[in-house]
Amino acid sequence: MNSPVSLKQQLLTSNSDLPPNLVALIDDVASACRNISALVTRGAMAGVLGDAGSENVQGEGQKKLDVISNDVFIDKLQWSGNLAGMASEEMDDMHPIPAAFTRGDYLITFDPLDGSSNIDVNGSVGTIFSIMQAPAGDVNNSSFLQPGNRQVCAGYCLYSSASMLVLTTGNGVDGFTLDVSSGEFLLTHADIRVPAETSEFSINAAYTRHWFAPVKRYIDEALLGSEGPRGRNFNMRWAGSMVGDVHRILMRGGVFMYPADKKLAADNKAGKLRLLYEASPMGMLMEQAGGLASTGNERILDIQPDSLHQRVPVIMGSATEVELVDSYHSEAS
Ligand code: AHM
Ligand code: MG
Repeated sequence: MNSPVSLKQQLLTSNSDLPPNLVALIDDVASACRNISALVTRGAMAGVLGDAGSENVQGEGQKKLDVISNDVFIDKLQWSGNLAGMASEEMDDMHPIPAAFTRGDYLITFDPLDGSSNIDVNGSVGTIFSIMQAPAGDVNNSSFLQPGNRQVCAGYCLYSSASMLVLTTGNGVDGFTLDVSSGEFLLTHADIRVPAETSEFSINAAYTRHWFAPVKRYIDEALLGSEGPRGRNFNMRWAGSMVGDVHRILMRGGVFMYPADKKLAADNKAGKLRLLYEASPMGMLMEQAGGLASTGNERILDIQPDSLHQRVPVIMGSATEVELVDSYHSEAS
């Protein structure tokens, strides 16, 4: 029997062009995810459930584990010498690398605990991250405003029945399962490909009355099943955790949507999900697995960000389905 391939081994052997400091940074990210996984798994016993009693910059209530996971990332990564700055959902502004530590070549954006409303009900949650090159000179919030097509690595860690790290360095997508006995992430899902055409969608249907016409048309047609224009029956799943929902779609196909809607628009929000640490990294993973990621009107990876916590509509998954939703958007305009 072949011995299992570790994360580091796969990074070093599958893409020999990766700079050693990027490999080291990804290894540190894996280590942070391992710590968060342990906290999530111990749940109430670790005293990490419940509200933190604070709000993030977007006015959303923070869970204790949102704040703790953010601290885990900072503690694990800031001294490594590989980073020039860090930005996350839970911090109003970027976190500069303290002067006592060496400045590195990369920037990281992350959502330390995505889907955190699932924590207290023992549902799946995850960490999402995106790594890009740091520009020369001083680093500030604007240094992070790079389109997703400039990411050098994107990934997530899903904390569910097993913890899984799924990542890309621009050379396909690999999945690694955390072996709790050795503490190592081991390659279990090499070269993940999202099926091109499937019959499953993932959207929060509680917002149906707020949807714009193109999304309503796509879902209405899917719901008509074999009697409608799609000529086949569709299934629906919504975990309420982008990591859980997108992971399922990477594994077996389908389309994930958190689209623009009338309610979000009335609140001056282009979408709910954030570009730099949710939509962009998930978009890169989806494309690297052969799928597509769009707002309905443009490719997510081509959006030039204008602020750190910018929100965008998200439609991603199997290529044929995303193309269809896109075509309904162009017909409507
Ligand atoms: P969070 O980063 O504050 O956890 O919010 C993002 C989450 C996604 O994981 C999920 O797809 C979405 O919010 C669910 O939102 P809703 O409760 O509106 O369905
Ligand atoms: Mg999130």
